[in-house]
Amino acid sequence: MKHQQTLGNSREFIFINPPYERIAPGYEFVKHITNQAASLGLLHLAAEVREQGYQPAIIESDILNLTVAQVAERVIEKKPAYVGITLFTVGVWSAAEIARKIKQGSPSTIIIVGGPHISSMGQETIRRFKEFDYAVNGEGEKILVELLTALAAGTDLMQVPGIIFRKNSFVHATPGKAINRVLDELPMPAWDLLPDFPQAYKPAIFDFPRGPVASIAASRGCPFHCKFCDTSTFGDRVRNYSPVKVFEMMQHLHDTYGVRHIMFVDDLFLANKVRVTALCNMILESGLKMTWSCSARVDTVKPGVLGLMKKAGCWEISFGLETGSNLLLKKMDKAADLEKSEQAINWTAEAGIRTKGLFMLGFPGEDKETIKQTKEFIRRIPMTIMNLTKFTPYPGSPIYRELYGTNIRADHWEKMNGMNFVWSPEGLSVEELDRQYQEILVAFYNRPKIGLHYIKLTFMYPNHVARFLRFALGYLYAKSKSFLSGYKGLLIKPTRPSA
Ligand code: B12
Ligand code: SF4
Repeated sequence: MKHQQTLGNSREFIFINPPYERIAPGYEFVKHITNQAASLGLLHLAAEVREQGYQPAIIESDILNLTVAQVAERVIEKKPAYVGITLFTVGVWSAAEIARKIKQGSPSTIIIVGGPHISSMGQETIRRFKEFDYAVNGEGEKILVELLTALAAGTDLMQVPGIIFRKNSFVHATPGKAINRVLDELPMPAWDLLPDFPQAYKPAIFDFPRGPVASIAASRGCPFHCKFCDTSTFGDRVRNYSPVKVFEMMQHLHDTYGVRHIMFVDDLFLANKVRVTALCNMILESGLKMTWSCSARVDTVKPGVLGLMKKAGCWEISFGLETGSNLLLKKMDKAADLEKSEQAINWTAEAGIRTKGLFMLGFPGEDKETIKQTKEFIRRIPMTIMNLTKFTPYPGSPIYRELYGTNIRADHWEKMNGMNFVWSPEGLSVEELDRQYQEILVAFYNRPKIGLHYIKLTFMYPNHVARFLRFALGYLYAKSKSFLSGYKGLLIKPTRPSA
């Protein structure tokens, strides 16, 4: 087998979260207020390989402010046996550049990739980027260990399920996709490997009352198939950690690192009321003083459980509301409507929990009328914070194949961060979309009651002030620059996406 060889540091494994374009040009000031979270996937993988006797380390490029070249240098210095890179679609190109440099400086290092982009585009990616040696499709923990064992023993890789690799110039994909059926069996994420944890890892401003903050995925999987959403990693079978395990992770983060707020990153945190109720009761009985936030579908909240969640420290719930148009919700296969959305937001606000609405602009079918409806909707509902992304057809989402046909193309991968319009619906230019993007945000935030809310919040939790000031100054600078350059306040130099 190609890689069965004597390796220098044969148990050393460096995991990398590569740097990539997080912020669209023109919007650089947003970096002061966005989420700077560690990759939970890498923390899980590192814990797993450590249990098997490997020596893992993690490089969080953006948190450490490292360029592609600096990341590669750090790796080459160590010459580890293995490197594992996590891939979002937006990060593929920079990851490939890192891999290329590592191959030059440390040719014996084996490079393994995984993550959402591999779960949806694994074969195409391995075919295209010769720098990546192996890829793991789906949840990596168990299969990564199987792959490492097979590589060390030189056994037949075709026997390892859910992997992709090149052999004799052909790309092979073994059947299956890695899924952990029992999450409780996984070791606790290796937070101890993160430099400066938890202080250096900050979620979006105003998304938490007091830091430090850490994230937990208390479940994996989602049975819905919203057209814009990439569910290729976890699939549609929901698997949960037991409430006891979730509580143990919270307590560990609190007692060991002083973490005071947890962000649950599950797709459907509230899908199982029995588990949520059990977790809330455990928190209340133990007296654990932590706040937390989660995401939910609008059809999974009910007043009773919301009251209990509030008592147990729930500070904010994010709802994927997407749009103010029922017609667009239908086109998205969202299986929700505005009435349900409004009811969920009302119930949550009544329970005293902050409501965050996640919206997108530019989904196929968007037009001036749907934009108008969105503007009306966001001003009508008691929402405290709004997040608007620019519709992006991520590989792995049902809409990707509809828009691009069955031919797989590397369309704008490096721009797929939700902050660029890489596609625009018929009848709406990118300039118009960009203008509307800003108008919608202004329609929501530029109201006295929202202003007052944020002033109050700032006095209650002054730790946000410095970040907010840097953001506000950056915004004013970007606006002035835009007017002086003749872009009439548009923050992005208008570009046209290719069809
Ligand atoms: C939390 C989260 C974030 C966090 C943290 C991201 C991070 N570094 O992990 C933040 C808020 C920063 C973030 C940002 C973005 N996110 Co996000 N995010 C998520 C979310 C909700 C959970 C991720 C998570 O922690 N899962 C739990 C861990 C355990 O799983 P995991 O990281 O996937 O890792 C497992 C496997 O992927 C695999 N694996 C991963 N890496 C590797 C590496 C190797 C070597 C191996 C073997 C295996 C492997 O094994 C891991 C363990 O099982 C997912 C939705 C989801 N259901 O996953 C979206 C998701 C990953 N995000 C997505 C996107 C698009 C983004 C953005 C690019 C754009 C946007 N609009 O949000 C931005 C980045 C732009 C920016 N401005 O920062 C998409 C990715 C689609 C794609 N094809 O790229 C997802 C899938 C959402 C969706 N359903 O469409 N995100
Ligand atoms: S948007 Fe939410 S509900 Fe829809 S498929 Fe994605 S995770 Fe599931």
